[in-house]
Amino acid sequence: MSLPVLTHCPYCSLQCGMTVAARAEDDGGGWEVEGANFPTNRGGLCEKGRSSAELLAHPDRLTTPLVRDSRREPFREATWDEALDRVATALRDTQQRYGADAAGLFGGGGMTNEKAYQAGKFVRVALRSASIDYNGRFCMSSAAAAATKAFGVDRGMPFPLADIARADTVLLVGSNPGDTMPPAMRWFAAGRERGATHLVVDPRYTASAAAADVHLQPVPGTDLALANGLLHLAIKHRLVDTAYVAERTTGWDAVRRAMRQYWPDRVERITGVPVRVMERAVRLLAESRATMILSGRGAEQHAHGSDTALAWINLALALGLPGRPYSGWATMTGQGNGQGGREHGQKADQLPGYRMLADPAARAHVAAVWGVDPDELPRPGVSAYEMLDRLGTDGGVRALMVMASNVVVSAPRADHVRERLGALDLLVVSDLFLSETAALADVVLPCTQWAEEEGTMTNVEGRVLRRRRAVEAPDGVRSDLDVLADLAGRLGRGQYFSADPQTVFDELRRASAGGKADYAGISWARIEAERGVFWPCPDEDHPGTPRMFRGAGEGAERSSTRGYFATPDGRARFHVVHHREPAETPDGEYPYRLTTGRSRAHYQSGTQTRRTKALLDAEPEPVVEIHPDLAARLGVADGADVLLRSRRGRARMRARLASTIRADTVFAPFHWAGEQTINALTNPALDPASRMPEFKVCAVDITAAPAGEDTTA
Ligand SMILES: Nc1nc2c(c(=O)[nH]1)N[C@H]1C(S)=C(S)[C@@H](COP(=O)(O)OP(=O)(O)OC[C@H]3O[C@@H](n4cnc5c(=O)[nH]c(N)nc54)[C@H](O)[C@@H]3O)O[C@H]1N2
Ligand SMILES: Nc1nc2c(c(=O)[nH]1)N[C@H]1C(S)=C(S)[C@@H](COP(=O)(O)OP(=O)(O)OC[C@H]3O[C@@H](n4cnc5c(=O)[nH]c(N)nc54)[C@H](O)[C@@H]3O)O[C@H]1N2
Ligand code: SF4
Ligand SMILES: [Mo]
Repeated sequence: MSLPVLTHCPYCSLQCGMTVAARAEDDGGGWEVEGANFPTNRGGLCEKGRSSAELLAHPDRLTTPLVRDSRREPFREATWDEALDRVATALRDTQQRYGADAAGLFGGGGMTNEKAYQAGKFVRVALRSASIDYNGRFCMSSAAAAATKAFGVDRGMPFPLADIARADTVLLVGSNPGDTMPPAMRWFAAGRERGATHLVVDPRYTASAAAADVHLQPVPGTDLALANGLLHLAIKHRLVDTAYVAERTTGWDAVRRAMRQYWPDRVERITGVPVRVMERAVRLLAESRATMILSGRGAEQHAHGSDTALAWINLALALGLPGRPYSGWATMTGQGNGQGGREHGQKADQLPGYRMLADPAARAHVAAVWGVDPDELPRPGVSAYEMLDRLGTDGGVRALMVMASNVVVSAPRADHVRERLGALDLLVVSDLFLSETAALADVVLPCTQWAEEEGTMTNVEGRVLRRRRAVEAPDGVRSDLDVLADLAGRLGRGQYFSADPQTVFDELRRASAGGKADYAGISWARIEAERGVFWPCPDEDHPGTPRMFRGAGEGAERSSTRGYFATPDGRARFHVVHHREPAETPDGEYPYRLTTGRSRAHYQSGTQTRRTKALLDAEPEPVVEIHPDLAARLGVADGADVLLRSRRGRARMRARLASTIRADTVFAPFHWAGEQTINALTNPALDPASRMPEFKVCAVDITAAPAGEDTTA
């Protein structure tokens, strides 16, 4: 066996520490992973992490570029030179014909910081196009928009994960870490052993709800009303921390007045949560020494998701939580580099370090680091779904590169997205495997994966980590970093790009310096020595910032000059936000609510986990969860095939009867393709601030499907 190398899991934002080592040939060869004693997972791994070594020697792995002259033809193998020449020529031709913005890139929050940074720079400097956005828009963008409005900065968790064990009350809203981040549950369990009380807000009685003390089970899409209802009760019972509100916030009076409309009976009617449960919850939240409100995709992936996140932040501020020890509001970011991936320029409106592309000072700073004229930088472009929706149209992107996302499975209104991809002049997909999106491409580029590459990731806590190479990449495979630098060269802009991850990271540090996500003081050497460094970290002598919003003094955030928060006046801002119905509500034709999310054994669009034997054995197919009462009305038996239909499309999967879900709502995971693509049904109604689609609620019809017949055709 070779010496084990310490790296991190390929999957979610917990980024569990793990070692990767080659197994001896007489032990069957291949690789094996083991949980490492890292501060977040302390040796724990979920089944996805444990089985990740299967990806390293997988027979489906792409190891050579694939091209074809028309999409009616099968792929043929090509050299890198042929493939990249084809891409560079097509990008240039498209831009000459249709303008610079007709070439674009769709990125992913699974990429390292270096790749995400390089992707943003490639589009702005090599293509000089405004057209870049990424799958993080579909993930935590609503919470990010809310945090920026309220606190002036978006770091998902403003405290280390282990602080959860020190909180006396924890409320999880639309977050199910019991399935989505299982090793994190050790911190919840440690809290409960200390006597903490945990509450879960979820239309389903999830693994996380089962581990908690109180379950609030709202109608999907009504979290905002619930948060306002709790704030109404907090005001009524004089539970507001008036000293905190006066000293550290602005905008309270207007919110206090607006909350008069959220009297308990009305909120019960909207949400379905009984008044007595709300009364109990607000007491638990307000009367504990240290309280956390943790938000997940359930509350956020809505057409009013950013307002919903603001409503929960209002409650947290009124109770005086953010910045207090073992207290606060946080969003549990999801993707491996969901946090770092949203900081360094993959977003349509953004430059590295959370700088804004529309801000002249930000443009000047970043242009100077890049060695270009600020006037050369494009203006902000459009968001992920808007980009996909306009592919191949006048003013839309006509030549698209997709990196680290499988949009035909994971984007809303998936059939439409597939059709738009078909209208492109050029589709280039970089992936490890022939994902469903890659299968539609003109050019497929095989890329390195986690344990084959060097780089950094920023985990759910805002801790910057080192991804280390433990395994040689197969011959023929190249890193996205290298591909982007090479393509830039073919486009005549090679002098601005490096393919070396550490060089790119050091440039990222300079580009982020002085920005909100300031990485200037974080070196690869420090990350190694300190087991990760938390941003903001403005210089090499700065200890990093595990806990934010603490005000002046110990551990204070140096980059915010005054007060507690990263707003101009140092105060957090309240926002008046009101309940609105979801974009689509049940009616005669589509009488039920569909919500979607994750199951434990599969990851995202499933490209990796549907190819992992251990995970397929655990969960061989998707199931739609239906309450037995609803199933009886529909005439659907446990295990029967059902057809789900919405205004946008249909999907077919087996039913699992579960009394753990509301009887007016069904739940399906989105990890599956073909006729099991639940995103064929979902609603691309977008949040006005975050441009997040409404993944978490739409109106559907459900019928028993005749066995064996493909009813989705
Ligand atoms: N096993 C597994 N783990 C993962 C992932 C994966 O694909 N598989 N993906 C990773 C990523 S990228 C992410 S973003 C995270 C996501 O992690 P979570 O946010 O925990 O995951 P979801 O399952 O999308 O949603 C959480 C819960 O929201 C509930 N919900 C649905 N609608 C509503 C609503 O209107 N209100 C409320 N309050 N709750 C609602 C669902 O029932 C679900 O239990 O997981 C990460 N971890
Ligand atoms: N209905 C519904 N839809 C959803 C959600 C939901 O809750 N409900 N959740 C949304 C959320 S939170 C998310 S994050 C998205 C995620 O959905 P996707 O954006 O599709 O994410 P992944 O499946 O992780 O896609 C990553 C792809 O990139 C490949 N890959 C991995 N690492 C790399 C790399 O370094 N470089 C390159 N080039 N490729 C790589 C993988 O093999 C995989 O094919 O789905 C969203 N879609
Ligand atoms: S919890 Fe996330 S990071 Fe940890 S092993 Fe599982 S998938 Fe990997
Ligand atoms: Mo996500």
